[in-house]
Amino acid sequence: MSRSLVVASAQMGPVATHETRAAVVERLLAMFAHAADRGADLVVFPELALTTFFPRWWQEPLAAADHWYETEMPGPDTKPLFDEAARRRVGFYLGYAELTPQGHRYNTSVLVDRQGLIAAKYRKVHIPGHEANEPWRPFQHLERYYFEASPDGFAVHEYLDARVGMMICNDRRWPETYRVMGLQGVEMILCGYNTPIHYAPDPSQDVLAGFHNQLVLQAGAYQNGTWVVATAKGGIEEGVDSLAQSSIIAPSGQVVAQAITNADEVIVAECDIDWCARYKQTLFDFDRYRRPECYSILTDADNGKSSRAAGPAATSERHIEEGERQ
Ligand code: CDV
Repeated sequence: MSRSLVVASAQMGPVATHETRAAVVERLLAMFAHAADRGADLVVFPELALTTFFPRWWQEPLAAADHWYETEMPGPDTKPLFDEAARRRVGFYLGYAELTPQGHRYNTSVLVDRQGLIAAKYRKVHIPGHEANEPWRPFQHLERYYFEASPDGFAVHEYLDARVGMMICNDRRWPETYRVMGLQGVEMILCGYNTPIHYAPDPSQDVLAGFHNQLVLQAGAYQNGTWVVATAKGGIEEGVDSLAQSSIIAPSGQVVAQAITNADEVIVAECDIDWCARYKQTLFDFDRYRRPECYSILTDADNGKSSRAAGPAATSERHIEEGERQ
């Protein structure tokens, strides 16, 4: 009998600055109930799901932003979600801003099991945006001011009869994210995101926001033979339009479900976990076909900088060599 997981992507529309955690959790609970009624085993919520996307504003000192962060998970406002998970026996992924007792700030997600207990925690590795206020922008993207990059990397967990990993928003644009989990045999990657459609450093990319989202999610799924579940907080939030288009993607790279609104919306798909093996054991049989000895630049301490500096010369030399061989 094949392993199957019914997964729901619970997309959110905007969260206004004045909305309380309790009000947001009410919205999450409504979608959770809807997903559970549709047979979901697992519900995936967005990145920083409990608040508005606060990195769009500069706040000084940093401690003035403490109220956006969670110091405990679950806390009094989020506990109803954990209780509901245990009552309905349905797991979930939830993104939030984490402030640790040691004062570290992370963009974090948790994976909660059917008993309502935290099975795994992930802290965002690729932190996009900028570190200091840049008043020339129509809005800020100060994730690099508000969050530290996680040193922990990407783990894969045995969860509900599948090998499950997590990533957060910008992580999905990096092939290394998927491959590090692919090498651990991942079968389903969960991702929450907040993607403003306007990209101030290069507005020519704005019109491609949806395309780039699909491009990376579908490629990451296919190239690693894994399901990918990506959930947005979309719509116009405090004047900033963000991408919706939450989707559930098969190991073939095909989109099997996609949100059609930019508001709170639940999409559901039954995922055949054993479908991953079709890709992992054929075209992407890593043990048979990968050539790690040719990829050492990926883990070089200098991050490939010396090769990039020598790029054009090295390339033309290689062409000459190839020409000479003919
Ligand atoms: N929350 C994010 O990580 N957003 C980025 C933006 C800055 C492009 C993203 O990759 O979608």
